[in-house]
Amino acid sequence: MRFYDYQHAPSPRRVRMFIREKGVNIPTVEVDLREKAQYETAFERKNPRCTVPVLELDDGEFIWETLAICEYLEARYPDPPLMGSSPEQRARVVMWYQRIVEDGFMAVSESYRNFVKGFSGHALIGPTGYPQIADLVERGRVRTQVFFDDLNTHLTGREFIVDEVFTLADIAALATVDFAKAIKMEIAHNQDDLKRWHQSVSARPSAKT
Ligand SMILES: N[C@@H](CCC(=O)N[C@@H](CS)C(=O)NCC(=O)O)C(=O)O
Repeated sequence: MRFYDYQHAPSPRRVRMFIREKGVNIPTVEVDLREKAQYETAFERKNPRCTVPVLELDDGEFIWETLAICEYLEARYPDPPLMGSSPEQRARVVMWYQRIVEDGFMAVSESYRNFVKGFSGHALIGPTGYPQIADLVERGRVRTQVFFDDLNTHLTGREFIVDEVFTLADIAALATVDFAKAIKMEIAHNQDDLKRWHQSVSARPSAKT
């Protein structure tokens, strides 16, 4: 197997953490997004969406999309479970993962990609060029604020996002909260439960990757 990564990007960080939590060793290839290596023909052949993370399997197949990669790794390396230990818990993990991506990650991304000069003409991922829309910078920030508030409320009286166990949902939320620093948004002083959770999951060795 081979893992296509980019150290500074939040999406591959989710897979990096997942791999580290599983305790497996997968050779990694760095795809330099700053140098636009994702648009090179050789990489586009691996992933037509031109994004990382990508996992190359031993038979040469390429799996892209964080959730698909994590599903695959969970099936191959079931211990420790990071996507639930029962059908119901698994559904809760995917449910929360999806919500975190749609309401949190996409909100931060909306603000960031419509602001940063380097994304000019590439406000959305993928090989098709889309222009930046200035109004989305603020809308993304408002959406991020709502997401932080909702997550803070959900974490009241809870150690982790799903039940009492660390899962992919926590990984996705940590990557999102840390990504929000790129749009200068931090956990607010009154979001105590989000702060407590963030301190606890950030202390895991996998979070240092
Ligand atoms: N839905 C995809 C999103 C992947 C994604 O957005 N990756 C970003 C890095 S965080 C990327 O590769 N961007 C390339 C670009 O901006 O052109 C997943 O979960 O894997």
